Amino acid sequence: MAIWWTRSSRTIANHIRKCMNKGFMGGAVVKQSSWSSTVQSCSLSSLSSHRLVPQNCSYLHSLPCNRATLFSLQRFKSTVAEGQLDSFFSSDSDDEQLNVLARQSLDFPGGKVTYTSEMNFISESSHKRIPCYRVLDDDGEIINMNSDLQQVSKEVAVKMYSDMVTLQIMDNIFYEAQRQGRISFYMTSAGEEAINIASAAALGEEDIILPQYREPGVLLWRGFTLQEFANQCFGNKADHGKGRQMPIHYGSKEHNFFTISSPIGTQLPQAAGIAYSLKMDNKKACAVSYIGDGGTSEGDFHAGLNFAAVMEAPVIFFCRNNGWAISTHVSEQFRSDGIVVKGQGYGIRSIRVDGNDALAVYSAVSAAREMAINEQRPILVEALTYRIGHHSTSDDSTKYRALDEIDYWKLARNPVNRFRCWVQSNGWWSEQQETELRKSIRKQLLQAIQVAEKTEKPPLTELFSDVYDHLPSNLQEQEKQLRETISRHPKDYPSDVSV
Ligand SMILES: Cc1ncc(C[n+]2csc(CCOP(=O)(O)OP(=O)(O)O)c2C)c(N)n1
Ligand SMILES: [Mg+2]
Repeated sequence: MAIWWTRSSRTIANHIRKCMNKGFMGGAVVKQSSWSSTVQSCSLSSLSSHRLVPQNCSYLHSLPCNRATLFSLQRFKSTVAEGQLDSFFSSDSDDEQLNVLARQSLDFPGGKVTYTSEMNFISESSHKRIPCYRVLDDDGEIINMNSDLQQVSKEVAVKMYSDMVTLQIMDNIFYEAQRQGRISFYMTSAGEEAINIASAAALGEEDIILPQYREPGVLLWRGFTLQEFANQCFGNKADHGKGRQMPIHYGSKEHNFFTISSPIGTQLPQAAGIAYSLKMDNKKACAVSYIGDGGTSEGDFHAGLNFAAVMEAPVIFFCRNNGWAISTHVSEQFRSDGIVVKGQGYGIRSIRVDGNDALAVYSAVSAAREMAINEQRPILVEALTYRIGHHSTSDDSTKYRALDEIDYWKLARNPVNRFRCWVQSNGWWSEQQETELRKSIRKQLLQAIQVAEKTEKPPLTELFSDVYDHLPSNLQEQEKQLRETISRHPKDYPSDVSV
């Protein structure tokens, strides 16, 4: 059986090559889609019989070609076995070599597997950790001018730096506003400014973002205004979500940014589905889903990656590995070498990058986007970084981690300072620009907060709107009960919400 397979599938392979050389299925597309699309393109005379014969492939009729054979051919595409087979078919192996190979390998759905008489368990980890790609050293100097580096123009670099600073100031002011009791909750992105801004800068506006929650910089980069951020955090009637979500659950249809959902990980399978729809529509865009290290323990992380791999969906899974999931350290989260190695388990090309190096993040995401769109495949990016702030305003991180550790990341490994050094060394930034920028952003933010605070809250009816065309009876009943309760206990309800 195996001997037959090697011979007949070599014939099939040669046929496929002939088809491809004739421009069958259209040049480059066929080349990319390689085995599977070509085999699928032969219209199949019968799917139910044991013999599965492509009608347009006349000389295949004589082959004992069955469902399993074509099934395995279709699947080679997604495995390394495809490459092995390719070199095998292109070699001038004589029949004896084929015989030997057939005895040494198993023709299995998904690709050939070579046999071994040595009982080797795969090690749970490689002895060396996967290296981390970086461009800038800790002082903001380019380490290797010849490295794979995506060029960044002055205009883009200055906007990147300005947005990183804006994010820092926004965090400080909203955090203080929460401490003063003016908003109910807040989460800072301190320490992850480069991840936020540089990843956004490397994407196209048409790429669809599915955030976790610590990525407001992506929205900022896309033009979400400080007033819009403030409106959401204050839950006023100008908020796109009409005050129905906790602060920081931003969303923007205009900026292709899905509204943040509190349950962690839900965005990953959604991203795989969205990416697949982009693929079906032949769009030159990808989906980008952010996730934290803790989020990778959710089942949705695994379902999302597997779906995307199997469907060959153009999606970037961007994992912000910041060392902590609230108070859970990464060593209590997983035993693997971080997240990057999980990609291979799902057949996804992956890279580990220094998340505090804006240029490295920019280069890696640019390359990931190009591969995702041009090759129609998912890519996993693991960015190593550190959450400098508390998890949220409901947390005190000094209870579970040392101040020294926080200070080290805040001072020695600060992504904003590091990027500033590089921008400044190019002569693109000055001390005066720095002072003016900080002053202006602070002023704009304080004003945005004042406006947001004074703006009316959405009326009570909005609590029940936008889901059903006609409000179902159970919700009508709830609305009635709520109004009755408010009129009985008016002091317990905010006076600035019109009932
Ligand atoms: C399904 C689900 N489980 C638990 C939580 C509670 N929760 C909120 S944030 C968080 C930690 C997430 O950590 P990580 O993904 O590393 O993101 P980071 O906060 O570090 O950015 C947890 C467990 C949740 N929101 N949803
Ligand atoms: Mg984390």
